[in-house]
Amino acid sequence: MDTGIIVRAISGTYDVKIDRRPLDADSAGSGVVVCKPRGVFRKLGITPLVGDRVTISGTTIQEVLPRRNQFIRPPVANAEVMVMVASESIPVTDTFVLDTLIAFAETNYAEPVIVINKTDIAPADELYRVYCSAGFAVVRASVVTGRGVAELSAALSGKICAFAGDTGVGKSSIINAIAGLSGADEIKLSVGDVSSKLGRGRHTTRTTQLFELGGDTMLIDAAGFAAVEEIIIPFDGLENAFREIAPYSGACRFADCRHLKEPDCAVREAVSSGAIAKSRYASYVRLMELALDREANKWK
Ligand SMILES: Nc1nc2c(ncn2[C@@H]2O[C@H](COP(=O)(O)OP(=O)(O)OP(=O)(O)O)[C@@H](O)[C@H]2O)c(=O)[nH]1
Ligand SMILES: [Mg+2]
Ligand SMILES: [Zn+2]
Repeated sequence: MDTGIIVRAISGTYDVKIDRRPLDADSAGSGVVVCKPRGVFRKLGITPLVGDRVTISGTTIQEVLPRRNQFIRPPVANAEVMVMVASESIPVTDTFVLDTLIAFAETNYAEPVIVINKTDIAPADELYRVYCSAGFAVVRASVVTGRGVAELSAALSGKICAFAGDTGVGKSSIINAIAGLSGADEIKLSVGDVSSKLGRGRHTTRTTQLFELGGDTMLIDAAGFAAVEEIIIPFDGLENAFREIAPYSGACRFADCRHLKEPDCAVREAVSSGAIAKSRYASYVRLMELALDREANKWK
């Protein structure tokens, strides 16, 4: 029996990187074993994910070890940092999608780091202002000029980091740039061509894959996505999923205020005064309405 980490998933097959065993002469080479999960996983509803720690015997995954967390988009487990790549050029980031991803990370033990990429085309000052003042780590980047790459690389050092964001926003390009900086020149992910891709919804990255950069830094690249319908955040967790909203909630007139239409709502007052960004509050409201709808239809 060996233990390892899933570094790649392709249609039901998993590449497992075996933990290093210094005393074992066989540990030379790539140390990656191509595995299939045990048949019983399907019956139990267990889907192994990139980032999972597993035990294997031969080429069979025997057990998925307990997870810190699991994500649907991107499909990864055990991410300590969720790197949300956004842009105000091509493609323009939908702030509702971004806020949903952030809210999910916040309630699932992953630290959100926001990268505003393609600043050589669009500086995206407003996006930067909104997310900085909400209290997030925000890095302004450009793979073309190299801006922000060293800063981001330092912020992600030593952690398991999954990259999320729309197709074409530059996730693979950024991972290449960080890998280059770290001297891991063998990592060269293929990068899309925006002009031929847009409109056809093509993804350049098709497989979810984990790259080790040394110093325990792991970066996970995955296909981009523009929709988040399948991400569910229960309404009782929503307030805490918005870190700049949570501190106001104690000051509302009603203890169970949901900050929608209630009178004397400290959250809505903070939105009026500009202390909470309108776009962030709009995302909160939309997620709250979705959560309440789900709750009302639970037994139907
Ligand atoms: N101008 C400019 N172009 C960039 C930048 N970063 C990436 N690009 C370009 O954007 C296109 C898409 O980049 P990718 O890295 O493939 O994007 P991705 O997020 O991995 O896309 P998917 O794999 O489809 O999810 C490529 O043509 C890149 O060269 C940037 O900072 N500035
Ligand atoms: Mg990609
Ligand atoms: Zn309120």
